Amino acid sequence: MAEPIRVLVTGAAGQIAYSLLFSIAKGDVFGKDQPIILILLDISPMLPVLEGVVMELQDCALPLLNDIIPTDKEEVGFKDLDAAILVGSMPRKDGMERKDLLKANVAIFKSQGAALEKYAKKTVKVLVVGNPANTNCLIAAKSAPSIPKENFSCLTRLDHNRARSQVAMRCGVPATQVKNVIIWGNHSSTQYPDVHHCMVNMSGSEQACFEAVKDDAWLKGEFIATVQQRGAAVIKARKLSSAMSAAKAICDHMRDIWTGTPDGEFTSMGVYSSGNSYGVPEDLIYSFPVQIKNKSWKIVDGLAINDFSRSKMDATATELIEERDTAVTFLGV
Ligand code: NAX
Repeated sequence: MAEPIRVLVTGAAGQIAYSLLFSIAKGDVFGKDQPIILILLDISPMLPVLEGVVMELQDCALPLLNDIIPTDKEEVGFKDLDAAILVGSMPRKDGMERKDLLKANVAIFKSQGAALEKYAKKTVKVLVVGNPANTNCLIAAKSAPSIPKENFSCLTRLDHNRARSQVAMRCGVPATQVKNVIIWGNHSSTQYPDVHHCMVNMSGSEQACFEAVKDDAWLKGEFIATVQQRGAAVIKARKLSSAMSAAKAICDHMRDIWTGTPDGEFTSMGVYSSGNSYGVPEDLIYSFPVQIKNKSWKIVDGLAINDFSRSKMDATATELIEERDTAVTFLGV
């Protein structure tokens, strides 16, 4: 058996974590031969709830789970980490302005970035889920200057999976037969779900998505809006935000970081833009198509971008620039 790895989940008493922890602990993400020490961080008032989560994990009697460490202290939570999944963040409360919400989250991710810098392994892989995920991820990366920026990513895999499933349902095939959808930009309603490079396997023959779907108006209209608004639709129906599907997407994202993407396929994740790909400005965490090998991602470059796509990619970049520029003003506060 390999040495155990240390995996942190923040927001561990919350609803996404409740769907997520079992999958991680039973080996779906880091492999069936990889023992795990799970570190569960939440805020002090949630510690009693977290105790219940710990009891349930113990009661699962899982072979790979070497230890479970519940805590409300960053110096305990971030120590010697191999992977950090940052789910906890400040939720929007009634009457709270966007700017106040951003300020509260900058404080959280600045502090957690500094804790990564101080206590985690320099090889730690950090996945930010808590919203606004892209900007929170950027703040965490900026607050951990000795950890490579490439080790930070944010979750747009849920949007990616949503887009994949919408196309699959339209074509009457399983989602596994749809590959290379792209989510560009922000994990918000300005994100651009792009199917210009997507392929659909229809009864053994691969077709471009536009040929397979045969409804350009749907692909350029309702499809995009459905994916962009899916989070809100789930909240409206369930009175709670996406949790099961978010947990599945987190597992997909981190598993791909750990073991790589399949040959010929790419996925979407929010990663650091150095200004060299697709005209996206530097110093943003922007969702790109990526391929992963040896735990390193690479943006899939050279895909043709038409005017329709260009304007949508620019619009979501504009939103991210604005969010970043506001967020950094809170960094010194
Ligand atoms: P919950 O409110 O159920 O849980 C959040 C947990 O985080 C709570 O237990 C809270 O006490 C804890 N928390 C708050 N501040 C913390 C801190 N500083 N340190 C540690 N823990 C802290 O929310 P849940 O439904 O689990 O969602 C968590 C986050 O994921 C939200 O920000 C949500 O907006 C975001 N999402 C992001 C998605 C993405 O694709 N990037 C999709 C799903 C989800 O909406």
